[in-house]
Amino acid sequence: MSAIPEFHLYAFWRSSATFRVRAALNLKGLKAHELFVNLEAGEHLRPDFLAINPLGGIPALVQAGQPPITQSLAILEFLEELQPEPPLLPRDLHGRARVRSLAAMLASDTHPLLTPRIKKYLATQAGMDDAAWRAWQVHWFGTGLAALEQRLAREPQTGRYCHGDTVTMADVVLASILAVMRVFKIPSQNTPTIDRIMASLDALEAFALADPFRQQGAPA
Ligand SMILES: N[C@@H](CCC(=O)N[C@@H](CS)C(=O)NCC(=O)O)C(=O)O
Repeated sequence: MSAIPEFHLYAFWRSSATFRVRAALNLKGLKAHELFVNLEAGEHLRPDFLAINPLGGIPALVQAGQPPITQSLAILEFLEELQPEPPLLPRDLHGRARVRSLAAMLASDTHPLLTPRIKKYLATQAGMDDAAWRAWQVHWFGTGLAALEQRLAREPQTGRYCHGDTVTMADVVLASILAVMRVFKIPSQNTPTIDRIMASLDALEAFALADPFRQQGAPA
């Protein structure tokens, strides 16, 4: 049996994308030593971190002797191949496509609108104040979740979780978005299917351990 490699994870307590990796590591029984990158202090824009990810985004997963892996979805896929059990993708081709599609609705089309660099640009270049930023957050989180809710409510593959009764990458991404919404005290509205699934996910230790407020650097 091959030894499990040792990982370092560049992380920030309330980062949604980092939550995904934490939850996946927990689900697969893997561990990573976290290296705290303080986004509020701009540490992700320092030359040493930009050498790891020129986009200045966390997370990055590093295995000794290997190039860093950035992009949370790529990291989830890497972990899935490294440690296939328990699987975070269904066995069937169409199921895998559905899970990846659900995950991308939030990770690719929702979350990127809500990152600190977008806030910074809108504040400095477009004069957006805190109230307008909050309205922006409510709008784009709400738009993404409403679209996901429609699919989850009408598609027969939805089960206890986003896809059947087994936790998948779609659940990991969904929980990551809800985690950061909770940090910013933004409630999800009119999403009964998502609320039901989240109640099941919240009960799982792998997700509870990834909670932003349980991480290094979180406010007491
Ligand atoms: N698509 C990337 C997103 C990475 C990203 O934007 N991470 C946020 C934290 S959740 C970040 O580091 N933002 C820094 C910034 O916006 O300046 C992923 O999934 O890993």
